[in-house]
Amino acid sequence: MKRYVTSDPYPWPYNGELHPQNTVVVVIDMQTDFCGPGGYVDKMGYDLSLTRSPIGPIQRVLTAARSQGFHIIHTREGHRPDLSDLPENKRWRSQRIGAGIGDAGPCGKILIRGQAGWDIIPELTPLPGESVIDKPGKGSFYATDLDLLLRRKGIQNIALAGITTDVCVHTTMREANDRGYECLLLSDCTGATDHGNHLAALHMVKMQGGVFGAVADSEAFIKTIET
Ligand code: C5J
Repeated sequence: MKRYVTSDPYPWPYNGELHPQNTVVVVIDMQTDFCGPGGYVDKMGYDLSLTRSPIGPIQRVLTAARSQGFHIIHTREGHRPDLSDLPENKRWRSQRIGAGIGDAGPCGKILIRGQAGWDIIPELTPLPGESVIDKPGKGSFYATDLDLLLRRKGIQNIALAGITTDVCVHTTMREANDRGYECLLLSDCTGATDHGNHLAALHMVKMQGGVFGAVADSEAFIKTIET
């Protein structure tokens, strides 16, 4: 049976082959550092309500996807405690705005693996059996085994959720699209530190007939996978 999510600019996936076996929900970087008090984004002075707004919709998508047997993968951005995988310019830029990666903060060392701020928020804790990808960069494919896991599982479709829309989510969507995965960005399951950037990032996906894939809200996605 073919089925499609009502999405923009075309019904997703392009071929109607939407099944639990070939589709994954990837939840990107829902870590305290990006949406919790005392984390990296908070330290940079951004409005946390923008990066927290996807929490409820992601919970609803995960409940539906888990009950239907879809694959689920989570990612975390972070660096090794010895900072050996932290590019010098990334550190320099973060220090310049008073939120140095690797420096001490209210939630431990900022964006460092194993620290409290680096953990996925309790509302979205991965379940046993759901893979967690640790990545040093913005994209989830760079310097990780994500592609290997997806190929081994036979994944063709990726529904993307998480933060931030314009940075890690967009970078991952672009990387996935170039690798031939059919991508859907769940609009209310993502957010950015700048709302204008969030809207622009959604808009960019839809250019040129869906240059990176399609966009739908969580309700449309859930409705289809529960059909
Ligand atoms: C950023 C991310 N914005 N997860 N990371 O630095 O989008």
